[in-house]
Amino acid sequence: MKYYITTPIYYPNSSPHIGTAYTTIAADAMARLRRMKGDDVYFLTGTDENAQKIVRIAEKAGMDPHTYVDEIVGKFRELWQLLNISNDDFIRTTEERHAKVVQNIFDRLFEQGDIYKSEYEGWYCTPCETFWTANRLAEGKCPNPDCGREVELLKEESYFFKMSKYQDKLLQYIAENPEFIQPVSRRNEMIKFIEGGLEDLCVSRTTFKWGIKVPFDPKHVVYVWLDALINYVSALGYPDGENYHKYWPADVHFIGKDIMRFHSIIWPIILMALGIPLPKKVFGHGWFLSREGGKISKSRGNVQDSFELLRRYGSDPIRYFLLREMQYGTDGTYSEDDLVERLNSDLANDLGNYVSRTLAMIVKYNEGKVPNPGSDTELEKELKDLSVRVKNSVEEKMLSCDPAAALESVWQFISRCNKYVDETAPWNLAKDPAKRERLHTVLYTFADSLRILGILCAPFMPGVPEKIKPLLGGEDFFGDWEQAEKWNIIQPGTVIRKGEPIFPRIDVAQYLAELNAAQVSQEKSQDLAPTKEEISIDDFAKVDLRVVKVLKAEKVEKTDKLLKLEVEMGSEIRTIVSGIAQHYSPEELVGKKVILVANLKPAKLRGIVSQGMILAASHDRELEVLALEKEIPSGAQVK
Ligand code: ME8
Repeated sequence: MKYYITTPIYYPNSSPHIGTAYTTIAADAMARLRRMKGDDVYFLTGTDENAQKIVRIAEKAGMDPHTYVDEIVGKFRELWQLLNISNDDFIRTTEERHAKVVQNIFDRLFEQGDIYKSEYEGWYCTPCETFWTANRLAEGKCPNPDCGREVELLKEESYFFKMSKYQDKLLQYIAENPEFIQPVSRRNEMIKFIEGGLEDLCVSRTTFKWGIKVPFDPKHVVYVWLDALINYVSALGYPDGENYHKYWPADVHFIGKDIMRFHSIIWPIILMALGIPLPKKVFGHGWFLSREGGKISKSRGNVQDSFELLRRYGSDPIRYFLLREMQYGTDGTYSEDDLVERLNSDLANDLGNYVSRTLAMIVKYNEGKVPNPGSDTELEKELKDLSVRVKNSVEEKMLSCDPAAALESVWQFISRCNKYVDETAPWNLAKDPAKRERLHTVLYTFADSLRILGILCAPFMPGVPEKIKPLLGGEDFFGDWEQAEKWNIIQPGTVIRKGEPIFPRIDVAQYLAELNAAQVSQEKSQDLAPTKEEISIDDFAKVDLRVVKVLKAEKVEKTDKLLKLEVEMGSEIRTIVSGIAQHYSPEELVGKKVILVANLKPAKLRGIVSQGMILAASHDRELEVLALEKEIPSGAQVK
């Protein structure tokens, strides 16, 4: 059977973090399991590069967008490799193979009348790359509960995609295909959204040039989401590629809940308009939240350096922790303390200890050789029956995109194995020569159970079979999933090794000390923005910086960020609107002498003309206005 699984293509605006890692690791586990089951798997991930926010962030870093994304995409590739991600392809939307498919589809939709030209007037949230109508905004800001940032008013000529035309057809499809949108709670949300009425979607922009050009009207670039969704077929070489014919439709688009609407409404409608079959399943998992509660995301500044985490703990523990912590249909919590705890309890203790002590007993009681087993008792039968149930349960859970529950099943087996050691007590059997055959059965069962454990862990922690293999005589037992329910596979006489613990315990005291040290050094060097490109002294001299005294300050109505200041600059009085209301109360500012960029072009903010800009330093979430302490009079130049 073929199996096509995709992750979102991520924005390369910053390095991948554990949130993006979760989606990729979970998709990887599903892909690995299917490969082990003998399916013909195609696993796709990649990067979504033609976004307006990429232009902005590159500009801020003083780089051109191409150079900027190349660098970050390199980090994505590197991290995926370090995390043992087994993707078959990595698509970048700046690649020609993608652009040509996007243009072909845009052309076709235009030709058939599903795309038409008009004018867009409405709001845009650049961080979310989403258009919003005024009535959907939340107090004038982006209504996405995880965003809430400022939106920009756009008025530009645009192409529109006739979403509304397909509304009923999509609702009918969702009703007839209950597996299409999962989990059920998200399916219900999507149905509600569609029933609320779909508006035609703006699918081109003219105010910047970064992106894929509309083929017949090159002053337009294709809207980033239309462009991005098409990656799922462009990577397969749509419309004629062999892979397209072989793998489409996707079996699962595995994504986060934040982008459900794009995948279960916009994308299916594009496919319907093109007459292409729809993906079999769109699964939206929850978010990793920080302990304090917010989503783990770069913009919240609560992400940890993934490379550093990997260096400290290695790929398998991170994979295990993330997969185990994200409960089906809800959010997961991420903290390094919890990671250390899981590593010590589940990996070092339950799994690692079982491996070490069973091997040690084979060494001690049978000179390091797997013995010939005698006949099974109820204990062996029970263990063997359980392995069949666990194997089936893992398959079933993974089919419904629930790696946490699948791992729980695997751990049921591990617990049973540990109990089996205590119940059989080989140290007692070894004392009694009459119980030699029984001892051999138990030791044999240990060795064979390690083989099974290697298989059961392989999709989730591909390093585990690698670690167990040399201990069990070097044979590669672990690639075939079906072997997880078969027993008596390992050959009696196989020479085993004890080796190092497969998951060494983390010394918690040392961990806490290192964490402390790392925090201190991080605080020292935190988030320094890259310096901008060089300018000459003449360039700098163009900026007229003046000392001004704040005479009055008040909040600007209906905003929580802006203050309106009246400042004295020599004999002149000016009005300034400044975005510092979250850091200063009006009273704190009155009387302060601060620095003004006096020759900045006046700008209208909330209907008030601002005649300049106050200088402030910011770091992390802190902000401090630059103020003078001595007697320099207002109006004085700052040079
Ligand atoms: O949305 N917890 O890209 P993106 C769990 N380019 N998963 C998380 C997460 C968290 N805290 N943070 C991010 C885009 N993710 C578009 C996609 S697809 C055609 C275009 C994961 O870089 C999760 O899978 O913002 C989420 O959907 C995705 O990263 C968003 O990645």
